[in-house]
Parts: sequence; structure tokens; C-alpha cells
Amino acid sequence: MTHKLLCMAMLLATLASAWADEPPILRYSSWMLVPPTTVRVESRPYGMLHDDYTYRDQPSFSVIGLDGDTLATIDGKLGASTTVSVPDAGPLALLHLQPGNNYAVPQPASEVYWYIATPEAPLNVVRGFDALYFWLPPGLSAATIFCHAFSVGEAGKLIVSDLGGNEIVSLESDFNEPEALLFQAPAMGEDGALLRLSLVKPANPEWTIDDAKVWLGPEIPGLLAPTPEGAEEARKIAPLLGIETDWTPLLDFEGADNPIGTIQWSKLVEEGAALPAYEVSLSDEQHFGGEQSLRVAMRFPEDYAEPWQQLKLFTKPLAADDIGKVRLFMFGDGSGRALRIRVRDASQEQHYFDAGKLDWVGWKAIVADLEGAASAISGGDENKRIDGPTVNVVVEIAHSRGRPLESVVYVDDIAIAPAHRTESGEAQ
Ligand SMILES: [Ca+2]
Ligand SMILES: [Ca+2]
Ligand SMILES: [Ca+2]
Repeated sequence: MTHKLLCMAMLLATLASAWADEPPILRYSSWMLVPPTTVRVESRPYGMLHDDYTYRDQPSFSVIGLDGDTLATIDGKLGASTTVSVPDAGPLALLHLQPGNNYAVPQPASEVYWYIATPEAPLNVVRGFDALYFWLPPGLSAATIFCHAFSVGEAGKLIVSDLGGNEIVSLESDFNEPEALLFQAPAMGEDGALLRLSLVKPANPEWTIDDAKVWLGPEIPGLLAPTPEGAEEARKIAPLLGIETDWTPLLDFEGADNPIGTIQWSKLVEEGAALPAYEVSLSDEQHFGGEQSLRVAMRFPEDYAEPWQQLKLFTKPLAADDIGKVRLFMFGDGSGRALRIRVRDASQEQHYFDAGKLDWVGWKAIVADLEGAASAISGGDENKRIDGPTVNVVVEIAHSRGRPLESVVYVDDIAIAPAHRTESGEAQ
């Protein structure tokens, strides 16, 4: 190789690595989690990537403590860089970046920091990213990552790989609607696993990559780090943010034995009236983890007169005690029926969690926080504690008039997390 070619090759290698190190370009509203440090935020006008339009939006940045107090609000200047100081008011703070329709490229001085990527606060990224890292907690057999590239023609390819860069799974889509990339968890011990996420240009020549929202499923702490070391730290950080990571698998719906013991309609049907029908079985049609899930089909007659009905599925007794949360995965059918998760303890005390409407299609994690505000308790020994030695998990699906007459949903991978009690013994 001649000297000139060698120089060229070195220059290209430098450019390639500079490109790989280029931090994500953020738009609209995005959140980061940072230790006390300074963050240099470069504001870029929309026109730097697109010459068709100019937005006048001026950037704004806020620093918010984990207790919710606003520590600083800084007005940036479009096209200029602003240094945001994150004060030493706690181990971590949230940085809220609001470049509006223009762009912001934040670069913290600290080595470790995270982009928030949760269903509530997705990462609004422009032109994708090559490598961000996340921690997959133990106790998961599979997990989901979501993308929504709302504009028609704008698309992307999501790739999950191991730290060696070996692809585990990928999904190329126009992501016109939010879409989940479902992947089986790699073999992992009690430390969980560190994985790499990329959002890159799609192979389809009719598609481009530009705006996209990316978030991790609720089963994964929604923190994306620029380095594997940062992703590993997420394990310690998650509990500070109220993210549960101490899950024990309870039911995976594999094998031949159906763990559902009792199936009931909650409203008795009058004699002679048309009966709704159900079919509940293990199935290999869909699975979140493993190869099977629980298939739940229900059908209401055309002339069904009841305004409301509810199907209740009771698991057989499961060994568990002092549960704080139940997590399960449900493949929704978008029927709009209401979902409630219940745990019946050994004293017949009932702990309910209202999980909202079945308004999604595909797999989604449901985390029933039985110590939280959306829970209710009745009956039994009235000690407000889920007592073992065995409990029944109950999945309740409520039909109301106007909903589709037929439904098929799937349930998989039920897991539990322990109650978090204060020293006085009260559940938090
Ligand atoms: Ca799209
Ligand atoms: Ca399964
Ligand atoms: Ca109890």
C-alpha cells in the first residue's frame, strides 16, 4: 500500500469511528438520567438535515431531581451549544431536553449516563443510532422493544445483538404504528444480560430513516446507555427509579399440564338465555417465552342480552408468599375488553389490580402493582398482606356491550416480585 493510500485508509477509519461515536440526535422531547456533571447540548436546526422547512423553536432544557423538584431550567439558543450543569443535589437527576421541531445532541461530561426509553417517555431519535446498551434483568425468558416511526416512508431496522456484535434478532418495518420486536432472552444467570440495541437504515430502498420513537418494554428497565458499563450500572439504578427487578418466574405454560384450575363467568346466565362460550387451553400458536402460552378464546352469541360479563381464570394453587407485584405477558386482540389481575391469598383475601383496557395487539407486559394506588383489597384475614403458603393468580377479562363478540388472547410467563415493606412492616 502506498503512503497516500495508507493515509486515506486511516482517515476513513477515523471517520468511521467518529461516525460510530456520534451521539444520538434527539428531537421533540427526550429524557436522560445523569449523575452530577455538566452536559454540553448542541442545538441543530431542522434545516441541517432537511432543506424544505425551517422551524423557529428555541431549545429548552430542565434538570429535575428524582423527587420531582425542578433544579434548573435553561433556555438554549437555536444553532448554538449550551452547557447545562446538573447540581450535586442527589446521586442522579433527570435532564429533560425539549428542542421542539429542531434537534438537540447532548453530551454529558460524565462517563456513565442513560437515555430514558420507557412507554411513558420514549426516546425521540433522528436517523437512528448505531449502539446503545441495555440490561436485561434475570427471570425473563423473552422481552420486547418498541419502535414507532410515525411518518409514512420513514422506517427503520431494529437490531438486538450481544456485546460481541452478533445479531440475536432484528425487525425491519415502516413502524407506522408502534410495533414490538420480540426476542427470546439469551441464556443468563442471576446477573441478567447486557445487550446492544441499534436502529439503522432499512434495506428496503423505498424507505428512509428519520424520526422514530424507541422504547423498551415495561419488563426491561427503560434505560439505554452509551456503553456496556453504563448498561450494567442500570441494575443498581433501576430500584432508585422504582423499577422492579427482583422477579421470580411462576408459570410458563410449557409442558402438557394446564395450570388453570377453575374457569368461571362472573354473572350467572338466566335459564333459557343464550350462553357465552369459552375455550382455555395450552397452545403453540403464540408464545412469549418458550414454545407455548395459554390461549383464551371467548365468544358471545349475537343476541347476548347482558350488558356486562366477565371471564375469570384461576390458576391452581401456586407456592408464593408476601407478593408485591405480579407480571404477566398478554397477547392482546385490541378488543377493548377490561383486564383485571387478582391474587387470592391463602386466607381468601383478594388483592385486585385494574390493568385497563385490552387496546393493543401483540405481546405486552402487564405489571400488576398490588401495593400501588391502582390496587384494592377485600375479604380474608384483612391483614393487607398476600399470605402463602399458596395463592391463586386470577386473570379476569370483562366484556361489555358493544365490544367484539369474539376474542382470542394469549397469556404467558407469569412472575412475581416480593412486597417492599418499611421497617414498621407496612407495605409501601
Ligand atoms: Ca413510518
Ligand atoms: Ca411459554
Ligand atoms: Ca392476607
